[in-house]
Amino acid sequence: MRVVILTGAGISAESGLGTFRDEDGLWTRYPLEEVATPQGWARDPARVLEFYNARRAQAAAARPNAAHAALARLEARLDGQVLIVTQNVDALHEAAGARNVIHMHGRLDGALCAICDHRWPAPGTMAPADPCPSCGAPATRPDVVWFGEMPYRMDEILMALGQADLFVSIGTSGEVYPAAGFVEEAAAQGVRTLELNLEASRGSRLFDEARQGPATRIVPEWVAEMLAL
Ligand code: BV8
Repeated sequence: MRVVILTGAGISAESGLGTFRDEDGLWTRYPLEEVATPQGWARDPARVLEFYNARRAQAAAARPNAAHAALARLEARLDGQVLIVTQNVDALHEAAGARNVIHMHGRLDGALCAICDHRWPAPGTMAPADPCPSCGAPATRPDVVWFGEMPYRMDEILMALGQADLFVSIGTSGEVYPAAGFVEEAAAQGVRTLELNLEASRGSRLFDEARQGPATRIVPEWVAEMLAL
């Protein structure tokens, strides 16, 4: 039974990390054009780094919740047959013990040089003048995928989607592409699809089955069903 699981901000909400589009979401407090696009970075790098410094500190202080733990259990039991693709830039899946995780939108704990593409573990806080340890340019940025930038490891993700028996989408509004299109990719290849989300998302009707509720309740319930199979 090969399972591809897509997660979004909703799975980390009960760990205290903000979502983006809920009423007090991040995009209601920070205009995404200013802090999550290359144009925003070019215009005011200090503001972008400030935004990510705050989120990095918050994520570092957060603990994985019962939903992250349940997925790590499933991955351990269905050894080698579970792939977690997360849109989240926190490391809570790994903190819960998951080992096979693709961060398609990058990670807060990663640093990237905007000039030479060198990558290294992110310092706690970044400032515009921080030199790249490789080329020395003052071009340190968070290793996250902004709007208009190509998400990471897309071919691996699409390959896994095509070979899966089940695609599960957890805690995502289905607003951001290409992740929002994965359910259609899967369905087009005859893969069964399930959505676990607090409320119906933009794409709920595209799923074979959609369950509503908080991730810390409905994800462990679903994992228990899978482990009883
Ligand atoms: C790209 C940065 C092209 C890191 C983010 C069609 C095809 C391709 C692209 C596009 C397209 N149409 C439009 C585009 C452009 C754009 C896009 O999708 N725009 C949208 C707004 C229309 N896409 C892109 O630009 C992507 N790039 O396609 O490049 C390309 C091609 C060739 C060459 C070069 C480039 C890049 C997208 C990535 C952007 N970066 N973030 C960061 O700061 O985090 S996106 C941002 O949104 C986050 O990464 C986040 O992960 C992502 C999705 O948000 P969600 O995780 O879903 O969070 P949200 O708040 O929306 O929803 C939370 C859900 O949880 C809700 O449903 C809620 O009900 C639920 N929930 C809440 N509490 C709980 C819960 N569920 C369970 N339990 C709870 N307790």
